[in-house]
Amino acid sequence: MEQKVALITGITGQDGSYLAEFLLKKGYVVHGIKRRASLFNTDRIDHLYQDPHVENRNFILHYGDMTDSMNLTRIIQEVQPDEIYNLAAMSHVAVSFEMPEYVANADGTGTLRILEAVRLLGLTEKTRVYQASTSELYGKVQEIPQTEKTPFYPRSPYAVAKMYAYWITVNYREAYNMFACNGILFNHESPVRGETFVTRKITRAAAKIALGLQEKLYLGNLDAKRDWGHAKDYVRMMWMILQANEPEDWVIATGTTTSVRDFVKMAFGYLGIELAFKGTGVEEVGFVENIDMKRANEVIQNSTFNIQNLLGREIVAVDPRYFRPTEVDLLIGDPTKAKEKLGWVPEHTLNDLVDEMMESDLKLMKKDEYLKNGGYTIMNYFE
Ligand code: NDP
Ligand code: GDR
Repeated sequence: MEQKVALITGITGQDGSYLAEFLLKKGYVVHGIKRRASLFNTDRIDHLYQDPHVENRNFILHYGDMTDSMNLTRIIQEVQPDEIYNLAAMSHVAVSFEMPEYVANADGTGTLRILEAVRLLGLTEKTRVYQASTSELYGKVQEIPQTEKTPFYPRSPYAVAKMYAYWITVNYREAYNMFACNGILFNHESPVRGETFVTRKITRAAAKIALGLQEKLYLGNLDAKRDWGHAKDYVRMMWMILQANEPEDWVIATGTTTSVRDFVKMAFGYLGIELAFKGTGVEEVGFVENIDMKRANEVIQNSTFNIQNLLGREIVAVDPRYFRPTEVDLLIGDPTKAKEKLGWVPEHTLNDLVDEMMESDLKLMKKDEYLKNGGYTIMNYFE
């Protein structure tokens, strides 16, 4: 059987890297689009790299950008993909308020560029397109839990751009009979989640605080609730969506929701640190109420920092700088359709996810501790 060919935009991102791994294991030839940057930006996919001098490579990268139609059209023409996974986007909701026009261009019009290239190149019969849609489309709560039929009410320039992308995908499916689908994915995380998304910001900070490398974790809205899943389960579903008999739109979620505050407790809990919160609004703080030393010693092992110093200390605070002009308070998805029609079953729980992220960040921060003890300066990013 001939090898299938996939093209992934956003291959250097969290989902792009997991999806590339997944498709390579399935025997695909995987092409990816990466942006030119002044420094290397391929950390997440370096383990998949193949020397361009080797023949019959099955992992090939192309320079490109979602804002450049000619570039995208040329790549699609060259690659002649069976499947396109359009994952590229400026994906940070808070940042989208600072650069709304760019986000409309890359996240919204960028999707049109992909669909139109497929059409103009006469590939509508051959090429199936997956569009990375988002639970942010639901925005202001209209219905709980959210399904494929729940009305949209976007609350950020990011979500508004993604709403255009959602509908242009539906339109190309209906107008040109394309196999184009939206996966409406709820938040999904992993050890390679971008460091400025809240889960990763928390797991990194928890690890740093436990090693004495950071004083405090500053967060925005602790009451926000998200339906958090594992990226590995979600990229598998992206593939399943394109293997379905009919092109449709799908909600992918776990069906449970957790507040940011509770996620913080879970992350510190992994380290044996029991956090309690007091105060309200911007005055709210999280302090260390108890430390299970047996657990702490078990997971941290041989730190030069005495974790008992943390007892009673306030290590979480609210900084209104992280509030958004308009917030999405509560997301909880109903994945019944995906489970019943495609047989999707998530393999990871939120507990597994937190453990995996904490284990990985602890390992990373131990490197920092080692460097610090060797006299090197450690960079601190608190975004
Ligand atoms: P990331 O932010 O980790 O990755 C985004 C990718 O898009 C990166 O490879 C980035 O490149 C690339 N990119 C950004 N702008 C451009 C551009 N102008 N041209 C070309 N490439 C660009 O996101 P995730 O992997 O988490 O998410 C993947 C997709 O799924 C995104 O579209 C996101 O909006 C959507 N989504 C994500 C969810 C989640 O919870 N993770 C949930 C629902 C939807 P670079 O590395 O150079 O920055
Ligand atoms: P989100 O993810 O906006 O849901 O978008 P993020 O992790 O950024 O925020 C989740 C919730 O946590 C609150 N929050 C903070 N968020 C960040 N980033 N930093 C903080 O300090 C902080 N404090 C509280 C936020 O206000 C929010 O309510 C993600 C992205 O991956 C999108 O691309 C994707 O479409 C959606 O998930 C589904």
